[in-house]
Amino acid sequence: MAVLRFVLGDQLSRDLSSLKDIEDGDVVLMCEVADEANYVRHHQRKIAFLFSAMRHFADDIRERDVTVDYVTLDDAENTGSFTEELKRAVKRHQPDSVVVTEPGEWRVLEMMRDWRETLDCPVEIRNDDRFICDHETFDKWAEGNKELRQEYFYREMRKYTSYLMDGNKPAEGKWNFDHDNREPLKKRITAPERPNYTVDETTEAVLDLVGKRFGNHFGSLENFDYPVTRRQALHYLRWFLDEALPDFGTYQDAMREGAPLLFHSHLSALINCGLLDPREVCERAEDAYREGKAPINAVEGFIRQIIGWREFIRGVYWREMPDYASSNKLNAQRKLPDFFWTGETDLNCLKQSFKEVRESAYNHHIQRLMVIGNFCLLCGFDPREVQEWYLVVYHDAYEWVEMPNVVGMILYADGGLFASKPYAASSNYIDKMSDYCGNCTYSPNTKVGEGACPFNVLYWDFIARNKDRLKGNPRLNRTYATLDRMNEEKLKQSRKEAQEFLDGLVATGDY
Ligand code: FAD
Ligand code: DLZ
Ligand code: SF4
Repeated sequence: MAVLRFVLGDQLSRDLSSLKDIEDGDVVLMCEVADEANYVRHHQRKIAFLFSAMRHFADDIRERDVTVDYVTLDDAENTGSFTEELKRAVKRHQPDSVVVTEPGEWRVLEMMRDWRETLDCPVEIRNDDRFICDHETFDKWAEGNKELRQEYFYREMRKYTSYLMDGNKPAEGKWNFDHDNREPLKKRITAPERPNYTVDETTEAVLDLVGKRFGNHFGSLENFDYPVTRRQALHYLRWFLDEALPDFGTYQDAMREGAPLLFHSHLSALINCGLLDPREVCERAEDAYREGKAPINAVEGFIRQIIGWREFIRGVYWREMPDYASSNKLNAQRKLPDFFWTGETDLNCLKQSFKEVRESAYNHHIQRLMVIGNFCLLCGFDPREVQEWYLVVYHDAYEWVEMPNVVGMILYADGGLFASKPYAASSNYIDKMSDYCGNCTYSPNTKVGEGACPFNVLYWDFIARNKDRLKGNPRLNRTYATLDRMNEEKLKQSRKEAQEFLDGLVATGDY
């Protein structure tokens, strides 16, 4: 046999670099392994989504005359790890060589490097060219920049891809239309209804398997209706472009109780596992703009998330690993409380976000950033614990994308490598952008004392606690000037209440 091509669960793309030159006689290896579901105890729905998408992908390429050796989780011989499954497959097929595409996590890259030493045949690791910016290009860009700022990287990517460019000028004269975005949601605006995808026999079998094997993991498998095939993913993309994209920009930061998706695309899991290509997603969004179906503020904002943030975050991960994982510049040590897993909290904004993520393995960006992330920052939770939580609960989470968002974006644990200041906020922001506060036992307008929103006391406690570390930051000049002017007694009371709140958090670590 010629080449054994090992395809991982987040590499479900027909034109993956490791599949490009496939020939008759080659075999594609895919395997469901317990180690990948357990190295952190992934949300049940994430495991089910990925196993179902993997099985459908295997069927899809088999129909295109590719030979696939697919090891299911319940195969009696399954050893439970990538390395042992690859070794078994090498014995079975006796290939001349093994070809893989680089993975999305450092720990798996280390495994792949080991395979080059330990397998009885050569192992070729290819670049993952589903990303638009390769490692060398990102590192070269970063090298010349004192501070890594996504906005500048994004402009380079606009020029490189030609998306939304009119010659060498950005469409409609501006790189960024965020000024027109960030509107709160008016009561009369309703979110469009999403299509749902029927569970077929393959998904049914996977749901059964995951329920039996990982039923004690976080999350629910009920009402599974997410796309699991390339065809469904394309159908869903079309729906998004027609129905939600036009309002995506305007209401990008809004939150509403009982409406988890609003105008967000819900495409991240499909892009990250390979069923959709980021380029095709952006190109179709640009078509919607050029055809007059979606305005510039929506399409520019959406494309920026993908060729700007998504590519930037990935560049940061590979440039900074492996040390990045242990960053903790604010010396945050507190354990994550149990209610991150149980959802039992009376802070309504958190309660709603935890309920939604348990049900669907999804929260939209502002819930991740300004509700949960902000809370983690203010409370000073240990970055390793926060990283693990984010990696477990979201169906789109792989370390390359989860880690910089947690370490750099929400926790400022890298000391501001790419965020110009910590995203710390009191209740004002949540109150302005959501209807959560109206249904909460706390009052967003009460700063201290009876009924005060915990975000308010925690905010000033965070600012005061980190004064030595943050005071030199010019973007915090006004904040520290306000702190310095604050009535001493009021600040003392606020910090005392913050401390009582923090002392009351129960963290047994049993989840
Ligand atoms: P939309 O709001 O519709 O955005 C469109 C697309 O842009 C997304 O599908 C995604 O591909 C991309 N995107 C937007 N923001 C980012 C970003 N900051 N980083 C990378 N891609 C981005 N995204 C993940 O894919 N996996 C994660 O594990 C993940 N963890 C996050 C953790 C934190 C603390 C924060 C603040 C953000 C995280 N994000 C992560 C980014 C972002 O929140 C999600 O991509 C987005 O919420 C997914 O929903 P959507 O597809 O509806 O996105
Ligand atoms: C997340 C995940 C899970 C739960 N299970 C598997 C699996 O059984 N087989 C597989 O090939 N991939 C799985 N994955 C995705 C991998 O964890 C992912 O490929 C690596 O983390 C590298 O990004
Ligand atoms: Fe969240 Fe505070 Fe608003 Fe309650 S009052 S929903 S805790 S921001």
